[in-house]
Amino acid sequence: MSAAELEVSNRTELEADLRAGLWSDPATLPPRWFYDERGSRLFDEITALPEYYPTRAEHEILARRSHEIVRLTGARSLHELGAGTATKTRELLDALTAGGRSALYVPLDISEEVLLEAADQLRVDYPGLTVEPAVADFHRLPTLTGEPGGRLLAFLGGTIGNFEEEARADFLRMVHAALDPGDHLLLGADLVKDRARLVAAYDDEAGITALFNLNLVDVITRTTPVSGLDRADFVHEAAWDEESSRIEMRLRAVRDITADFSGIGRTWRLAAGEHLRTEISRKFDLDALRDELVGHGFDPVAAWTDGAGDFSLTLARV
Ligand code: AVJ
Repeated sequence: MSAAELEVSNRTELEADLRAGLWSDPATLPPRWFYDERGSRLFDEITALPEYYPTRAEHEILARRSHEIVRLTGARSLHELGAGTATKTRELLDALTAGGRSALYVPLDISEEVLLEAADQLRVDYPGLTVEPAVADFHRLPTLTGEPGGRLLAFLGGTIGNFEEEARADFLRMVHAALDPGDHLLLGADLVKDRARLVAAYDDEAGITALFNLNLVDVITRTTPVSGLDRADFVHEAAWDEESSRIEMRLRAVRDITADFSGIGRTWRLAAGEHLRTEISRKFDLDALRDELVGHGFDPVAAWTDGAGDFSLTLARV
C-alpha cells in the first residue's frame, strides 16, 4: 500500500471503530489506535518503567526457557503475532538458530514501518535466518508459511489480555484453525496479583502511561476531521475491576465534551466525570488459562512463570 492509500484505509477503519464504540455505554475504542509512531515510542518507554513488570518478567522466562521451548517443539519456524520491534524474540531466535541451524522467522504486525525496520536488522544479526515479515492484524491471520508441524506461533507480551472474553475465544479458535497438527502456540499472559501493583503498572509515577493514553486523542484528531475534541479535556485513569479480573484504562472527561465528527456525520457527547474506555488488560489464573486452551483443542505442554510469579508463558500443541 502507498502512504496515501494507507492513510485512507486508516481513516476508514478508525471511523468504523468510532461509530461502533463512542455511542455505546461506556464509550470504548480498541487499543490498536494507541500505536502510531509516538504511541509506539511511548509504549517502549512503558516497558522500561520500574512499575511495569510484564516485559521484564517475560524476558526473564524467555532467557531461561527458549532452548527448552525449541527442544520441546522441534520448531523450525517462528511466527510472531504483534511482533513489534521483536526485542524479547531474540531469545527464541538465538535458540532456533543455535549451532548454525537455518530457520524461518515470520513477524506479523499491523505497522509495516516497524516491521520492515526490525526485519532488516534481524537479517544482519542472524545470517542463517530467513525473515519474511507480513502485515496482519489479530483478527485475520494470513495462511501461515513454514513446514506444517514445525511451526511455533508466539503471541507474547500479554496482549491476549486486551480481548473481551468472546473475542479471546474467537482468537483462540482462529489460531487453532490456522495451525496444523504438531504445530505449537506460545502464549504470554499476565497473572492476577496484588491490586496496588497492578494499578501502579498502568498508572506510573513518571506519568508515561498517562501520555500513552492521552496520545489516543491526538491520533483521533489527526486521523478524522473533528472539532471540539481536545486532550486537555481528559485525564488518564487506571482501575482494577476485580470481578472481571482486568485493568481498565480510561480517559475521564474533566468537562462536558461535545465533539463534532464531520467525517462520520455525528456528534459525540461525554459529560464531565464520564469516561471513554481505551483498553482492558485481563489478568489470568494459570490453571484457568490452561483449561481454556484445552477447551479450544490445544494440548498444553508446559507453563512457566518468572521467579516472582508475576507473568506466564504457556506452550501448547495442536
Ligand atoms: C501491550 C497490551 C500487553 O496491556 O499491559 C501497557 C499495553 N497499556 N500499559 C498491556 C499497555 C498500558 C500492554 N499490552
